[in-house]
Amino acid sequence: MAHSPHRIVIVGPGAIGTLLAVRLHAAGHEVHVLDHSPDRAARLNRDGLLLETETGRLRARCRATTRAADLPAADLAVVCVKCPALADAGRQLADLAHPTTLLTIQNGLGVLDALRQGLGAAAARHRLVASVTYQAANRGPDGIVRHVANLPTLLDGSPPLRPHAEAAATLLGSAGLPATVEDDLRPALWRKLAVNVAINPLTALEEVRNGQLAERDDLRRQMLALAREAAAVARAEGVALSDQQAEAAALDAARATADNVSSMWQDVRAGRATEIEFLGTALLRLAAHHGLPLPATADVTARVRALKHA
Ligand code: KPL
Repeated sequence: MAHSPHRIVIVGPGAIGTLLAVRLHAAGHEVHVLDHSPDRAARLNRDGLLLETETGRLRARCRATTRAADLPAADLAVVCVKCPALADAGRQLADLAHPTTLLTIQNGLGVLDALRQGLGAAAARHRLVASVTYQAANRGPDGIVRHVANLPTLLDGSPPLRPHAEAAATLLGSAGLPATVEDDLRPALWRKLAVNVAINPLTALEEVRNGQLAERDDLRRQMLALAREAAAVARAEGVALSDQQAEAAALDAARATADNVSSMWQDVRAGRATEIEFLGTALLRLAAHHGLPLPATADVTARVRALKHA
């Protein structure tokens, strides 16, 4: 190991949380897991975490707890819960005894606000660094998390967060997880938003893997229309994202993660709340503010919200 070991907290051992925890542990770091479920935390303490990679299975020993106050001082805490659980995770993290860098990694708009809302006054004690990730992982019907595509994570390096973002990116990089620090995260955030509003609802509604959206003409047309609508709102917000860039981002992501079950389809399958409020709904709210009609987004958003568990 060419780097010194660090202590990292993973908040929420879902698919992305498991992926990060196992990879960071395999790179020699001390990994702690903060969970909301006492049963699952007990199971993780007993069995560890398992990840299937392209080269075989990796198991990580970790210490799991439901009590943030029990966690030792950490170099980094990566908040991996889904958007609907962010405020609850923030309330849990408000008990952290030691200041740290809290890295968010969620899809969508309003992520930091939701975490801040949960943290309350404790937010001021920590460095809140936003990121967007193209990492793709999913939990199969056998309960095992698979790392489907090892793609970049982009972190907000705007001052005064830059040194903390760089330290977090170096930690991820030490585990073979590509990470870059951006001077301004907004272009990356909007590009990823275009990807998520284009891919996630359609895959959940049509019950198809991401690659099908690139393969099937009817679905590709719908995906590209959704990406263009997101780009129109980005431009209204002052972010330079052309229709062609948004389309290419969606198409590239669908192809690069062809075998993945999107996070929204995973949520629907598991009967969990989806992230639609942070994706389509949040985008429609901003579009209304700018007087922009988004017919394709309005249609899929309404249909996802009507799904039984959404
Ligand atoms: O971010 C994703 C998600 O599923 O939430 C993509 C990039 C679409 C990969 O599945």
